[in-house]
Amino acid sequence: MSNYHIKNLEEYFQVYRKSVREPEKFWQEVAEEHFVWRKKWDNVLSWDFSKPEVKWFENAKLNITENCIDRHLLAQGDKTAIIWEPNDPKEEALHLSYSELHKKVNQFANVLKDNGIQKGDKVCIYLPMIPELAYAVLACARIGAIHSVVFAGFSASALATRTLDADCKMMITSDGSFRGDKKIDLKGIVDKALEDCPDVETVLVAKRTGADINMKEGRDKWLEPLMEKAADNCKPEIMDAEDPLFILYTSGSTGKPKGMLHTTAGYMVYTAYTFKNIFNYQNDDVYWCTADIGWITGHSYIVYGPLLNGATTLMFEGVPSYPDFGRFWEIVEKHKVNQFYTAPTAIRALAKKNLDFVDKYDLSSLKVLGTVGEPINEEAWHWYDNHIGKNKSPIVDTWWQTETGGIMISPIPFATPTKPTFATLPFPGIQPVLMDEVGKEITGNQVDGRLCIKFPWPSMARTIYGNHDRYRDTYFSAYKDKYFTGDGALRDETGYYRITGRVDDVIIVSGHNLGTAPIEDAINEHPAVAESAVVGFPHEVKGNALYGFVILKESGESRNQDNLRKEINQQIADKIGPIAKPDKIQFVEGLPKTRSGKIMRRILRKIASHDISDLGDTSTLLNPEVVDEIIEGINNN
Ligand code: 6R9
Repeated sequence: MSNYHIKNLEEYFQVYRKSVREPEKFWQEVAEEHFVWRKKWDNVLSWDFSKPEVKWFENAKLNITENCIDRHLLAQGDKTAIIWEPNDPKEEALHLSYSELHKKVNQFANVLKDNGIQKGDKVCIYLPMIPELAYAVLACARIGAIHSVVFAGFSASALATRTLDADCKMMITSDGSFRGDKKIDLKGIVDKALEDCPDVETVLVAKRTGADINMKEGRDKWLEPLMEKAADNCKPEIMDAEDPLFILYTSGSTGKPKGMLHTTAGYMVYTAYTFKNIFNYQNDDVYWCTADIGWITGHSYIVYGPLLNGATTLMFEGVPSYPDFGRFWEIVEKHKVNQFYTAPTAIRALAKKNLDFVDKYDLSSLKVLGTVGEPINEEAWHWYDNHIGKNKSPIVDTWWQTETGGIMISPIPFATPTKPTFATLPFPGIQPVLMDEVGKEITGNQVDGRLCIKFPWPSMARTIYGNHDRYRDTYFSAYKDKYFTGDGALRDETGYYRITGRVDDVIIVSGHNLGTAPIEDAINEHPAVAESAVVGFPHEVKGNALYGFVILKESGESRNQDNLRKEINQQIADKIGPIAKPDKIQFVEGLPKTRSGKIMRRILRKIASHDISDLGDTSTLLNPEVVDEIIEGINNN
């Protein structure tokens, strides 16, 4: 039996049982199918969650780009690998074949080498969704350089923090980017960031907007002429299974962002296998994931997963609202998209608009719909099912994380019956457990708890770059010998999982993970601010929005509050990015604190959600009187 493509529920259970009973045999069989290995492994898995240390396919040798590109050349060199749809629908889309992609990636890889990049070097990529972003990622992997893609919506300061933390030697960017009717000066942001990053020796600049930019002599180079001159064949570097492939940052509940480090073979096997099964990809399908490659979803399910399967993957430069709210559906019709993967926040935003935007287009090509990034509410699920899938395309609600590398809990389309708001069943190889607050496993069904994973899977992050202690403390300390996800979940009477949301101080806003601590740090840097606390509250479109409670220093109290709000928001946009700006900022006299001085966020969350009927016992607070004050002030902001 080929276990590469799961066809029905019975087969799912069969495959799942095998994956749990004999995990090594199971993954060995998956790894043996469909990949090119320069040398096979000596050992499938060794692991110890107490360290934590996990190794998959030990001593195997490979290059992931040989598997993404070269392997397909013979049988389907002319097949479209990437369809690139530009921001402006009047500009022509690009159809890039596997042979053309091979050429671009090889040229780019040679440009990297010519500029001193070698195996193990770190390269920061700060690019919009243009084809060069995919080439850059794959070119790094071709020569064994470690890519660290930073989402091009992040500010100069956030980019600098990540560039420094990852010890990057090179930056790849563009002269600018288009987003809807806006033109963004990316190179200006890079220049500002690099004032603090002396180790970046070279900046490669792709041309996109034609903006007049500053090129620093000796450091900045236009990419295009270098690509044209470069040889189009670059031998793939032979990597060890556990050699690092990339670093990708995710927000932590405290302090600086965490550079999750992913390695080569396990990530390859897992993203390929999940892609094929969860999207039911068939040979001539066109697959579209609307994420940005700056997030893990784009890494695993725009670039690596699809290309590893020889798929046609669509990359979209623009936004769902430009030139109007029909853009997604126009693209589905235009490119006859078969699998469509997006975030609940986009669905909610589009569902608020007139249905004409949907009904104008022929969506009959769609076969599978997916969601990712945050819990999907029932209403959005049904809108997606009725109006986009026309009740014939299964919705795969895929739960996973930057840390997990690939999808962990999800229906398998045409096999797992879906249930609105449920991510349903674990993917083969994934062993979820629910834990209570004191560290006991909660068994049986119709229960809820904290979601942990008790057995390693191939694509799990191996460490936080440069800080293994933090990796252990964050993910492997709360529960002995288990990976703690940070999410709460419930398991219904049939064993289906529903993710209920974060149980730590990470808030998911429009599908983006935001840590409260860095936002509070940014607010507190304002000279008029004494202290602040940021919490999430439910928002119709964004899922969660941010609410900032801010205590002013005496010097700030006489200031115009609207101006202060603007300045604070600007400060947050500069330090982190516009996405982290709170919807509401309320100035308060004090924050509710425990006797040990911890802010009681639970109370603030309830107030921010206008859910003040049951605030629980506030008498143990250090300063119970501030609670009433805050409630009184809630309408004055
Ligand atoms: C892939 C990705 C991870 C966090 C995760 C959880 C939330 C993701 C979800 C979901 C409910 C889903 N999340 N998918 N919650 N249902 N289908 O989004 O990675 O950016 O690291 O975010 O997103 O809270 O812990 P990342």
